[in-house]
Amino acid sequence: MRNTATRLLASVALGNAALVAQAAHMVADATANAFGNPSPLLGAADRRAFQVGNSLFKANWVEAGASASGLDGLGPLFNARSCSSCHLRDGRSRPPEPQERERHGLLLRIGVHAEDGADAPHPAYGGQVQDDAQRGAKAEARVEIRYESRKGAYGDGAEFELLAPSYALSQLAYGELGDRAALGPRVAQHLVGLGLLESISDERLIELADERDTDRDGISGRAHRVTSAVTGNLTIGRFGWKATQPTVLEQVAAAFVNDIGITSPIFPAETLTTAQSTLAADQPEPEIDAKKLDRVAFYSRAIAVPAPRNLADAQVVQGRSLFTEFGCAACHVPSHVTGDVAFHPAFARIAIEPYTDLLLHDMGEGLADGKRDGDATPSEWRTPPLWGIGLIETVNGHQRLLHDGRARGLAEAVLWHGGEGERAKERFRLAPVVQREALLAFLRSL
Ligand code: HEC
Ligand code: HEC
Ligand SMILES: [Ca+2]
Ligand SMILES: [Ca+2]
Ligand SMILES: [Ca+2]
Repeated sequence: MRNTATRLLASVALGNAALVAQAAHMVADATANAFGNPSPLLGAADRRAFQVGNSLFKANWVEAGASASGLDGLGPLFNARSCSSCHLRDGRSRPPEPQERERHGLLLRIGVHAEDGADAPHPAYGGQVQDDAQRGAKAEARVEIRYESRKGAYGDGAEFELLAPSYALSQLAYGELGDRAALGPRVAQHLVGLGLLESISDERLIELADERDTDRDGISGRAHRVTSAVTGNLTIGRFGWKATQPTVLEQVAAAFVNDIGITSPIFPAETLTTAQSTLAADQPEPEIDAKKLDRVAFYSRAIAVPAPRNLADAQVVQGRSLFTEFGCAACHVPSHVTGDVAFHPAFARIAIEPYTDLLLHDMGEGLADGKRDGDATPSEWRTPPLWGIGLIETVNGHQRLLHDGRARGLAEAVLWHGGEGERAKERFRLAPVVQREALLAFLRSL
């Protein structure tokens, strides 16, 4: 069933390519501002809310009492002072170079393995390593990255090299790591079209899932069931590299408390462990109120999708059909129609081409990071949407891809696919160079 559905979708995508390129949720902008436009679906009042959200997204938070701007409460522990210092121009971050001072392009989740295979927060460092702190407090640790070369070759003998990262923590300020600690490295994603992804119905995702691979095509995506911090109900996770957050609002509130140290009505307590309890200040009120939080969530939901480019180019046309032939479209599902109910009425029933199924897939040992995240095992990752991927270099000046930024470009990102993605990866690796180039040209057009 899954196969037929995928094929059908792919052909719909092919037929409608030109149409979708003009679609109402897109903006034709291929400049460094390509991820910074308000969705054309918004009206004038919505655009003002978008601008308020934008200014909060860019604002630098300061320590409590340091200013009367309403932007205080930073820390005591944090990774960065603003959303945009990681999501620069609403785009993709990259891991730091060894001696680089700015190190917030990559953050580390942390936990410990429990006997039953579940994950639990680390007793001394919690759920995330904060590598910065307010004055008078110590940052938790410094993250060190090492890369090991892995050589390989395409079917025609041309060689390639991949870099396999490993991570260590130095300057530990709050006690030993212990031998059961698990680290989960993550780079910041580009933030286009998230309100549209949020508006795809649960039913659609459940229909795409094939947990037991009953159609035996080697692909067994499953929805990540997570507990909503707002409703307390079990729901489908969609955001983050492991689909740990069910809504943009919860993702944004989690970013505030974990990354910047700003409490909110959704997460009213600082993320301090027992060893850090002396850092807690008397601050009974959430540091960002519901209204401001909502504006930032609105902004994060309402960024326009950049229109694909060069759709009529012969190489791009060939690449688009190879994308289906190689089996990429089985996970990077080209098209959906958003549901009847959306966070904003203008986002309902919109035809979109995000190239994702928002489901978890086992991507093999090569991409496993040793850390569980909710129900997702170390090797399971959410299929990332590919819209906008061809513009990351223009916007952010780098081409680092995958959850930890290990890939140095589109080809390396594909060559890392294993597990359920192994077969598609092999089709790409063994294809003649003209086909490989066509596939990459298609990805660059997105
Ligand atoms: C320290 C760097 C950092 C800061 C600061 C930061 N983020 Fe993120 N952001 C990330 C990382 C890393 C991820 C991926 C998280 C994951 O996989 O669980 C992410 C993911 C997201 C996502 C989900 C994207 C997707 O495609 O699923 C949204 C939305 C988001 N961030 C919004 C924000 C907002 C709003 C702020 C400010 C309140 C913020 N972020 C601050 C690093 C950061
Ligand atoms: C089994 C499902 C699956 C298949 C099949 C698949 N992918 Fe992926 N793809 C993923 C997942 C999951 C990730 C994220 C892995 C990670 O970050 O560790 C990913 C990541 C990527 C990325 C990097 C995205 C980013 O935001 O950094 C690109 C590019 C990509 N895939 C292209 C392809 C192409 C081209 C094919 C076909 C040759 C393909 N994929 C086949 C699931 C799949
Ligand atoms: Ca705080
Ligand atoms: Ca911590
Ligand atoms: Ca299947």
